[in-house]
Amino acid sequence: MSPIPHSVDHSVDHAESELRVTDRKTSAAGAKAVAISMRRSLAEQGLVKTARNLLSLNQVDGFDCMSCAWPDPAPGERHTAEFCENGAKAVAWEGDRRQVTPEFFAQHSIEDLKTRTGHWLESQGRLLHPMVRRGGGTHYEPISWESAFELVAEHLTALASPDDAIFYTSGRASNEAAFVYQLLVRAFGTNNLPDCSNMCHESTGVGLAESIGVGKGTVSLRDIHEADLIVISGQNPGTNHPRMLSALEIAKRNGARIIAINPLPEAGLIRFDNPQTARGMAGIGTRIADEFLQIRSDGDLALWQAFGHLLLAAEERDPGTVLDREFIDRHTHGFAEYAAHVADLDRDAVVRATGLDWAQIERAADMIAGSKRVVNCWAMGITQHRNAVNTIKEMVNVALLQGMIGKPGAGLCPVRGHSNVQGDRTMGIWEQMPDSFLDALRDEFGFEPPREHGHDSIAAVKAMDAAPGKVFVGLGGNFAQAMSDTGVTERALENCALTVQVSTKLNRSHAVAGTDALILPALGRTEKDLTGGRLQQVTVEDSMSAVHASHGRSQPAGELLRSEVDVVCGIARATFGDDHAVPWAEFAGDYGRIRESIGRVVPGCEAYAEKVARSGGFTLPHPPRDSRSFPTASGRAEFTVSPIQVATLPAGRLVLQSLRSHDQFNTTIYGLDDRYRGIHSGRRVVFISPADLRELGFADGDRVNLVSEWVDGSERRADDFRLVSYATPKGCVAAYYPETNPLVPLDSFAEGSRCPTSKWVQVRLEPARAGA
Ligand SMILES: Nc1nc2c(c(=O)[nH]1)N[C@H]1C(S)=C(S)[C@@H](COP(=O)(O)OP(=O)(O)OC[C@H]3O[C@@H](n4cnc5c(=O)[nH]c(N)nc54)[C@H](O)[C@@H]3O)O[C@H]1N2
Ligand SMILES: Nc1nc2c(c(=O)[nH]1)N[C@H]1C(S)=C(S)[C@@H](COP(=O)(O)OP(=O)(O)OC[C@H]3O[C@@H](n4cnc5c(=O)[nH]c(N)nc54)[C@H](O)[C@@H]3O)O[C@H]1N2
Ligand SMILES: [Mo]
Repeated sequence: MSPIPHSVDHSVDHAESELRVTDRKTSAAGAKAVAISMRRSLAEQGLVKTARNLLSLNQVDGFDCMSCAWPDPAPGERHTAEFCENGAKAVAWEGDRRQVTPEFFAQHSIEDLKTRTGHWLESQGRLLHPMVRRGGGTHYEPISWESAFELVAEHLTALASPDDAIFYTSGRASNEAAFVYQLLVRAFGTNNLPDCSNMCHESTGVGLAESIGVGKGTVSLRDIHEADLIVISGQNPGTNHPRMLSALEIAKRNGARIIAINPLPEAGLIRFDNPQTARGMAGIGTRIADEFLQIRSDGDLALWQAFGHLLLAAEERDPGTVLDREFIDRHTHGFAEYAAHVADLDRDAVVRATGLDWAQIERAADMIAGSKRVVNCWAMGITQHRNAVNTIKEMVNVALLQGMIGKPGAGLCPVRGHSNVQGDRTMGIWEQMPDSFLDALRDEFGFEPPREHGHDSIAAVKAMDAAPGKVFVGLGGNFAQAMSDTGVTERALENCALTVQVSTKLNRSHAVAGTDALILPALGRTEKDLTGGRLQQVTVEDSMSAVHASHGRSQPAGELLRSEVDVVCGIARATFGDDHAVPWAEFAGDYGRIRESIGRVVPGCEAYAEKVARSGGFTLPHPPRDSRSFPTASGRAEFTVSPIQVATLPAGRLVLQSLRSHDQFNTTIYGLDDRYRGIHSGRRVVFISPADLRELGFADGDRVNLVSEWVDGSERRADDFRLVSYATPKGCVAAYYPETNPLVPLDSFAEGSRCPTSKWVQVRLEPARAGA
């Protein structure tokens, strides 16, 4: 085995030396959040642009917020200001007036860029000009769009096999861009379509597909408002989906109760001061969680199995009060096996796995048993674990017991991350699209798409690392820092003959470049898209399968920027020529033509162009949600049986989870504060329990290096973090992503979905030597 390259992003921002720690907050949002977002926005974009952009955020004739996939209220029910602090930050970030010019690249060699932090790179401003690095040269230089497309075409045609090219997608691409991109890739002859979903909700897709036959959530916003119980697992909505707090507030006003399950007492799960109401502005907030289960990392499967056990016991005591027998009989399969399995629960194992009191588990189970309309929400704290797929199926088991699918006020609610990650999948961004989809592509365009499954993100890194000379194309995103095992991922990218990054801002993926490398600057979602001389619009799908249009409003940051659709079609025309089965030029000239093809190819999108033209768009069909029909092998929803595993760690070892601060969007670091957790002017912190500090002989404020340990004996390191005494369960520590991604071994992934275990890495702490 080759040694694991040491992670490189070590340079510390100037401000990091000023790291300060204060008490954590116990409520989210409020007037301060609005003030902060306005201040940032004004500084980056100027007054007029700020007002125009923020007012068209999430409006029917405006653009879709790119900060998360939480749905918008129905057209008549939107606020004038339908955005949150972090949405405003995302808009300000895109509207940045600072510019990365060709002169910038002349001044900063690629080696220089490699010594910078991600925060510094993105802070340089918007990318304006297509840039190329040739033959391993020291600098990026300007290139024309046409020559850039030619260079990509030359590399693609020179490959021994189409499978030597890898096409990554980040979840911000519009449906139109995603559709033409997967078309380019399949017309070229491969299914190598890894995407950010592989690192995100892949476990959800796999788990739900096995249990209910569809890999998407079953609720609408109205269901959240009408639920009588909402369970929120492994999610930090105050930071990552702030508009969800408004929905939770409505639910609470309608009488709902909330259970939060999380190792950390996240502010937004405790209390919400809604900046859109007078009460919220005045700081008279809404209490969020009625019951907070401060679970140990990855204890969720055991917890949900205990819930199932307790629900069945309650039904036995009082028949006819807890289970939905009719639903179980008519719509499910495997109940008897499941019931037998959970009847025999090892209570001791549950307590060890969760770290919770049995009495508290019973209290939460009573809340579930006594509820008629339960919505289950979850995000990365569930999906990024070895056991993730089984955990999700275990949550579904409990929902099935009570018939909580396909009825008002109830259902399964995976909360997606990137604003269009779900739409990209619908459009065919997946390395394993079913034959029915590929058949429809063939029928529409008259070429035979490849059938063999392609590389996911992990396989892509392995393929690039194993042999030099591959081509990597990234449609948005920052693969170098988003992927696990940063050292290996970066080595893999640098091993490529060509890397192509379609981007809005500079990031680490531009610094770890192939021998030839292109940076292609794209329009962002807030900007007017005048491709082909007409005002184009795009469409997106939110976390609840609602599809609608998005129109950019502001002037593009630069004249040379091109839309993602235009860039993809440009690469395609250079690669295939103009006499090709796919009308690339027409597609780029009128996105309406792309929507016509989407309507004929993508399931559920019949008459797509007309439906998205309606105010508010339309909702994609979902058989379990719509009619309680389950497209599984048995034709019913599946109860499943999973073993409880209690992880045991060697002495002195801890479980590290990597998560987001309040001041970042994935690998984009807006600032160095994490206000709700009391962190200021720095990011290299490790949250650790007072008990672990004592036991390991450390104190709050000590500096440590993190060493991760993998089953094959390999070790990975990330250096110089400050320990912060925090209310996290004993044995479970937390630190920020992407700084800790070098610690996640490439082979540490969820069983069944291959999602990296970003929330579970075994680490030990070593004192950082002063001056080291
Ligand atoms: N402002 C902002 N918004 C964003 C993003 C962003 O970076 N910034 N990213 C977007 C994207 S792509 C995504 S996927 C989402 C991510 O949204 P989240 O999933 O909320 O993101 P994380 O910060 O990874 O937080 C995971 C939460 O899970 C908890 N957790 C960790 N391990 C466990 C466990 O074993 N069990 C349980 N029950 N909980 C656990 C953590 O304590 C934390 O509260 O947000 C999207 N929205
Ligand atoms: N350790 C750890 N690793 C993780 C996670 C974790 O919780 N812990 N979370 C995972 C998750 S959930 C996800 S989704 C991935 C995210 O992975 P990615 O989606 O790959 O990463 P982002 O940081 O969102 O990408 C940021 C870059 O996107 C580009 N960009 C922004 N807007 C646009 C646009 O409109 N068009 C184009 N073309 N480019 C644009 C900018 O250049 C910016 O630098 O990371 C994963 N990695
Ligand atoms: Mo994500």
